[in-house]
Amino acid sequence: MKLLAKIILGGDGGVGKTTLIHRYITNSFIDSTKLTIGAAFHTHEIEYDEHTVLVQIWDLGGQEQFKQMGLFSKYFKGASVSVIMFDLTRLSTIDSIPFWADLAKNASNCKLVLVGGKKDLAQGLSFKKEDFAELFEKYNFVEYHETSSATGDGVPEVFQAIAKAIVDQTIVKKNNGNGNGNINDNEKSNITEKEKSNINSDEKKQNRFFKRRY
Ligand SMILES: Nc1nc2c(ncn2[C@@H]2O[C@H](COP(=O)(O)OP(=O)(O)OP(=O)(O)O)[C@@H](O)[C@H]2O)c(=O)[nH]1
Ligand SMILES: [Mg+2]
Repeated sequence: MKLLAKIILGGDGGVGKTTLIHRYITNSFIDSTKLTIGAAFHTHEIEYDEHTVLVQIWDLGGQEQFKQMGLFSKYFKGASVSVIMFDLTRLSTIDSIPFWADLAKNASNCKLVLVGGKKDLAQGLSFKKEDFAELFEKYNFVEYHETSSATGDGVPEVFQAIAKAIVDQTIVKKNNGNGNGNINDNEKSNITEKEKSNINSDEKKQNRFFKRRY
């Protein structure tokens, strides 16, 4: 099955979102990044269990000034999965998980993947999904992973979790719709073209918006 989906990466400034995407796409580490202004956009194909998922990844700038501008809800619209990231070396970033999860919940009720980043600097500190039981109960979290973009540890697992969530949702939707888990070619191309045009126009709008301001 070939699928197209929009995913969002949220989390406070400096937790490692841009570096995580960079590590996944290029398999290399950038040790000094610029803060992301507003949002950045990438596309990538993830192979998962005989499926190919073309993901459009929106990497949000998590610095306070962008959070306060109240821009982000529109980015979450139409997202299938949102990754919410915190920094294992700065545990105050855990407090912001509900801020990001509420944005996702209100805009698209998408599936959420929780990521604790910078594992290589965490001096052995590690959490389990159960440590976030309240958040998992309140929001649509499906998995928790810890990553290091410096070593690559845990990074593929996050993108496999994203693809799995997308594939699972599609199969559930199809099962609910017509009692049949297969997508025929017409349905496939309809999804793709409609989604593609929405996302392209979103991208153009956001580029115009940030050009005006920065
Ligand atoms: N050692 C180590 N450093 C990391 C890791 N991930 C990110 N960093 C560093 O942390 C800093 C911030 O990373 P970014 O990826 O820019 O953070 P961000 O979440 O995109 O930040 P904003 O765009 O401001 O929201 C950079 O200097 C990265 O090199 C990691 O896994 N290990
Ligand atoms: Mg960034």
